[in-house]
Amino acid sequence: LPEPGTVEFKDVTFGYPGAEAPVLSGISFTAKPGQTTAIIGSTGAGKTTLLNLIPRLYDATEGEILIGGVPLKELGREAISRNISAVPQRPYLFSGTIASNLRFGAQDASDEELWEALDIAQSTDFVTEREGQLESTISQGGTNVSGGQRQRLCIARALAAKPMTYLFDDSFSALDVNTDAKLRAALAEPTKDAAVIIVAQRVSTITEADQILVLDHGEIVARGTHEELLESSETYQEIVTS
Ligand code: DUT
Ligand code: MG
Repeated sequence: LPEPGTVEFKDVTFGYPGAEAPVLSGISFTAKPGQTTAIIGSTGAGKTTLLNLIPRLYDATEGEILIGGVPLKELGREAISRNISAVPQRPYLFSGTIASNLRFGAQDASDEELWEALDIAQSTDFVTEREGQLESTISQGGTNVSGGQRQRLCIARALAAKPMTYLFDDSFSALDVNTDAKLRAALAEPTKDAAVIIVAQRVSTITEADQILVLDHGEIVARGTHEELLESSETYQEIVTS
């Protein structure tokens, strides 16, 4: 059996209910623990759709997705939510305290563990400055924090759950270059044994990935490291220069 946390797509096709054409076709790849798999492609290519199939927001129309060698459908909801943390493209905070937001998916986390997650997510400063700190209140939808703070709190939430698989959907886009770099460096240690899948719009943020999948109109048109793709893929070259 593959290692726990391994994500395998086997010839996956998916179409939204009622739509004529599939949004994803013939998707096959393996995301291994200890590695970063990046997915890049233009808007509408199907990146978010692909990620959303992993925690079963939707089910594949054809083909199979396995986690640690077990088909998703046999794994059960509870195991899926325990093992996978997803930071969605539009990160969402609930009305409630920062602590309760961070404990979504990590009910047993101590305050100390929450502060550790906040530290990695470069959020210690702004949480410390808030009255009540961990107990300070987030309004519905997180409108009383900035977009970048919301994004970082959702990253902290994902970290607090200590999953085997991390899904980041364009999760670093609202951060300035400096914060992005610090956060990414800090993520290396806590995610070192996990399978990490990162969707990105900017190539500059994924050049170090172990494998990059280039998605175009719902198909993987090229795959490899940054250096390999610069040589082999015109689509990748276009993304790099755009
Ligand atoms: N789509 C739907 N219904 C949905 C979501 C998406 O029909 O609920 C379509 C829109 C698009 C395709 O699926 O034609 C892929 O969308 P997705 O959101 O997966 O694309 P993306 O690669 O994540 O785009 P972006 O970079 O803008 O986030
Ligand atoms: Mg998307």
